[in-house]
Amino acid sequence: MTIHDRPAADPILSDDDVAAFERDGFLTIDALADPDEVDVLRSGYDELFARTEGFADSDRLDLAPGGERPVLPQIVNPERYLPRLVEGSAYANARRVALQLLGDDMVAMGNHAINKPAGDGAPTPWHQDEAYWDPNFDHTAISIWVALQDVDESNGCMVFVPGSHRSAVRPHRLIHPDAHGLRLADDRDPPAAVACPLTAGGATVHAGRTLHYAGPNRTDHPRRAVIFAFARPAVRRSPAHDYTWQRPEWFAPTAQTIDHRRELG
Ligand SMILES: O=C(O)CCC(=O)C(=O)O
Repeated sequence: MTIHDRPAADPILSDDDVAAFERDGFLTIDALADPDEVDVLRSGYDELFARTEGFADSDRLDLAPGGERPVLPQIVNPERYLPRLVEGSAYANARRVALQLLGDDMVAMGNHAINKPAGDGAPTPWHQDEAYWDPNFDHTAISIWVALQDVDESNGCMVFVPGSHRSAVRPHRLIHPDAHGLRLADDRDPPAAVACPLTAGGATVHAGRTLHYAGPNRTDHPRRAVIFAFARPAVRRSPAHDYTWQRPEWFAPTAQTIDHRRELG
């Protein structure tokens, strides 16, 4: 039985999956999205990334600017421009996974899409997602990364360091002085990393502190991924974490963002 044949009330993850996630800080799911839906999402995704106008401020970024053309383009809140991203089986199943891993009080944290262009899509450097988040809070969150084509190490599949979610957020720095993207301050590749190839419609799930990376895209086709993030309500902490690499404008959610998150949640 695949995920798509199961009644919506049934859990997607087995007890072993949940235990593996708690132990390793990541897991893979073979088929989160229905194959027909993946085809439809992929064509919408390509049209979205081909567009250069019509995006709200900071919704269209290059995580690693500096070259002549974007090498790590990202669209934040992509469902604002492509609502079907959150209307089908991929999002519904991602939500079910989040409920299993985070509990009933989980909320949608926002979505994004990262495209690695054919031939020169840059690596996504080693980082922990929590390094981006508001240091005034303790966070418990997951990202569900859905592949819209097959992925492996030739086109930039996700790579994780098992158990790294149990350590603190490590020092980070900006990928480039004008960048929105972060990388670990330590340039050395961490040992014992695990690459996670997937077929189209498969997904990886990782925790906010899991150390991860995705290599360059050396193939002739774009590498498309959409990422759905979910969290338990954040808990205010004092003193705040000292994340010197962050930019203050990252944590000023507008009323619109908050309403939008409520709608998704
Ligand atoms: O898609 C990528 O290249 C990286 C994604 C990532 O870092 C994330 O989902 O946290």
